[in-house]
Amino acid sequence: MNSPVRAFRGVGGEPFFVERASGAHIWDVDGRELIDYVGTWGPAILGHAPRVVVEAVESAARRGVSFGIPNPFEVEMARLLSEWVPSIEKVRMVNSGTEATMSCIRLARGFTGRDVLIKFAGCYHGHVDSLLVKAGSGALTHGRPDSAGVPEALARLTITLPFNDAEAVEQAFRNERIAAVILEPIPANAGLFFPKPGFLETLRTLCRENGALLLFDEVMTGFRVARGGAQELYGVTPDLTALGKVIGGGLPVGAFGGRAEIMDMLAPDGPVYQAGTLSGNPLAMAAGLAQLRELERVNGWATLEKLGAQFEQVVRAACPKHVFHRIGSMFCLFFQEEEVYDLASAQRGDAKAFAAFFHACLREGVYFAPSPYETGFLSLAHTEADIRRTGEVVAAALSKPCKDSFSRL
Ligand code: HOZ
Repeated sequence: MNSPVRAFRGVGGEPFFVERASGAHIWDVDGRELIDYVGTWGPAILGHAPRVVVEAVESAARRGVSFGIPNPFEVEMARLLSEWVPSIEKVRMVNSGTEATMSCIRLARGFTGRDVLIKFAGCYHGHVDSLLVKAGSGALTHGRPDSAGVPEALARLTITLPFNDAEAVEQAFRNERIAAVILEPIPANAGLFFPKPGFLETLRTLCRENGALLLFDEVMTGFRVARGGAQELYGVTPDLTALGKVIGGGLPVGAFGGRAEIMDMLAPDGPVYQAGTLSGNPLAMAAGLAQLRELERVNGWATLEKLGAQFEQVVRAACPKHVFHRIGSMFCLFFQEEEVYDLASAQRGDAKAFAAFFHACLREGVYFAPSPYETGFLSLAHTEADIRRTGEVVAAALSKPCKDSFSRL
């Protein structure tokens, strides 16, 4: 496989290979049909292969698949992003969420003239050297939150703190000249948990008072939890935002943007270099624009909330004692009953029970991500029947592992 999160190492067994996907369902090469809650790890918010996206890609492809020259799609995308996310006064397109966060931190360091970053344990910002320190997602699943190959000197420039610990952040600001604080405003790579009231506001204030930049990684939450992302929901304005996933409609894409005076530091206007042959690629832009416009046309977020609530109801009915977190169409079922608000609390879950649950669901045609640390996604293509069926499968899957290995319940 081409990305470790697909390897099933966190749950055991062999990964399956997919033949095709449509709506909320995927079919593997052996002809098995599955209800999919991974949604290509987030981008498929309309479901798989939605007509509007496929048509937009086909039509764009007929006019050329890549130019490496500015094109009107990029301009439309920039307009849409800055309209929907007001903190984004200027934006640059890239090809992945990793590129977006990597570029944000270079820009933050260039703008502030400082080197030290603060990140939070369990937050995952792609496989950027400076950010692969106590990281979430596959790095956490495979027990390597600090990657080999990251120079010690670079890792030393990243201070990692517990999420939701405002005092620890205040202390770090007292000790160091901080360039930037980067976080997933709703961490979704060590399970899914939420900022405590006031935490994001405190970060905002500390950054402002100390001349540091606040970077929101909204690769997961952008256009997913609300039209304007988590920053709209919580009413906290970052200096820079990294985006990806949903904005590409399933094609490889990322973007970063924010305050104009910071973005103006980028080459060719400024001294911070950042570039890419395929950045602003017409197929990715066309796919993303089609997906975002469709979401808005049908007011997708309201429907996703309804589906999410229905999903929550069936899951909670099946396992009332497990911790279940949901925001809109993002969810995570923790195999524990203690509260989850940071990495340490998210790691108390029963990994064996999760693995048994995962395989029991897969056998019955329901596909969740193969790790207790990944977030699940609903799409507009999930039907009430899909969700009802999932409820039955979850209930059956939990009846055994609950008794056998979820010993604390
Ligand atoms: N970005 C996703 C993390 N939740 C996983 C995708 C991957 O690493 O392949």
